[in-house]
Amino acid sequence: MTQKTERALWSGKWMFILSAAASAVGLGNMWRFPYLAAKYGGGIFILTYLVLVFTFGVSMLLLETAFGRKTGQSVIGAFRSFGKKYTFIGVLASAVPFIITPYYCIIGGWVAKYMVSYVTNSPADMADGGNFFVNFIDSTDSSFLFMLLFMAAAFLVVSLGVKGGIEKANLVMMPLLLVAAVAIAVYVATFPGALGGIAYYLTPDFSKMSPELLIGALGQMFYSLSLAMGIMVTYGSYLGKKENLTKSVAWIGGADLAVSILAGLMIVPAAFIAMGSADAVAAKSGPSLMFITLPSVFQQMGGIAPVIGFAFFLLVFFAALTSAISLIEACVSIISDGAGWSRRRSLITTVFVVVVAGIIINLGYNGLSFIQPLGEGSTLLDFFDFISNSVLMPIVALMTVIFIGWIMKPSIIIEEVKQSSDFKLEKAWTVIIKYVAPVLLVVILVAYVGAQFG
Ligand code: TYR
Repeated sequence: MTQKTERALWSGKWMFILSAAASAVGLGNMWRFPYLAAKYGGGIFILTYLVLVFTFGVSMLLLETAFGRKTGQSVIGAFRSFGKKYTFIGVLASAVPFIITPYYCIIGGWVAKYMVSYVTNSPADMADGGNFFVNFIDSTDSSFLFMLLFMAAAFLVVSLGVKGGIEKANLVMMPLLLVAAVAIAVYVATFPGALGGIAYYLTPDFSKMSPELLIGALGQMFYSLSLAMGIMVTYGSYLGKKENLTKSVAWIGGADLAVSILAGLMIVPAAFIAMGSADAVAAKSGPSLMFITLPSVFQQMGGIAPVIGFAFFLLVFFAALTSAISLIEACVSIISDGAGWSRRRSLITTVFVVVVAGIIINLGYNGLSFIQPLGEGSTLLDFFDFISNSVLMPIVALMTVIFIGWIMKPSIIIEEVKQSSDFKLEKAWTVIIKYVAPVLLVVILVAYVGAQFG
């Protein structure tokens, strides 16, 4: 495989870390982590998750980024460079960002709608127990409009290139996201009753350890670290040969973890105050926690509600946009490496695929709502989320660790890592990739698919 001379490169290690962290920090941190932590006993979930991120998570990050850097290719080319018969693993992996991007942008559109509504509407409008949300997502005009606006923002950044677009956008959005999150978490902590929520959220209760908790934490880790979807392979392929990989992945995992914990510090105590217990918080997962419960919590905060509401949805918007950018960049580089097309032509193709798929998936809330692929009340969005996150991601991750651990031998990654970093934990890494990861991935796959059909 010839390496393209025009291939983009990060400005340096820190821009790589920033952009990979910006990819990782997304809706997963904002609505999935706090909900799982509330559901699985607070502190004990955080502790388990922390251990998983710094063992399994950073090992997978290291594998993917080193794989990308070694081959200088996005995920299809990376596998193909070891033999044509392995191309299919890359093809499967590359299906993931193409499936996720359209519906991720739909949810990004929901976030944008709420951000704008905290400026144009009264906060009471959004705190009406779910009507506002349902009316919006079912709408045949504004839900499409906000989806397209969100897509346009993400495409614009990617069209400006890796250095001129992605790095610059992340450099602005990530610090603002952090400042807003810290400010909201501190503000929430000043409310009477918040301390109970914070104590629940941060104190580990070891009696609450369970297999479900472990599976929940494992699945969350894959989702949150943008693993097994070609993103980290692509981002690694833009990394200079002398940059330290082991330190970089530790920073990326740590940054993503820190933002997840912070998101919980905003959301869990706030919802605790409003609902009185962790069980009530845990009962509200995903979209309803973010788009129905939180607006009611903000509303109860009185005159500050519009400011808090806007700041919150602005930070979620940044988190979603920076992740969407990485998903789109992965699609663009997959097409460009795979077909040998220019970046421009690959981007136009991605726009076309993502817009058409986004429109179809969004029709699942109105014109096509009779299609309920996962049973009564389910939507096209639920279906694509299930296929990408619950089926394809564990399968791709499993194939990747078997490929590197058993077919190719871990030394190919170890050599790449050692080019630029000392790798003291080489043995532990090898054990994780060869033995621990395959077992855990089979567990996740069985649990996810079983939960759907069991
Ligand atoms: N890791 C990012 C997040 O937490 C990006 C991501 C996007 C993850 C889509 C999973 C996914 O299905 O949001």
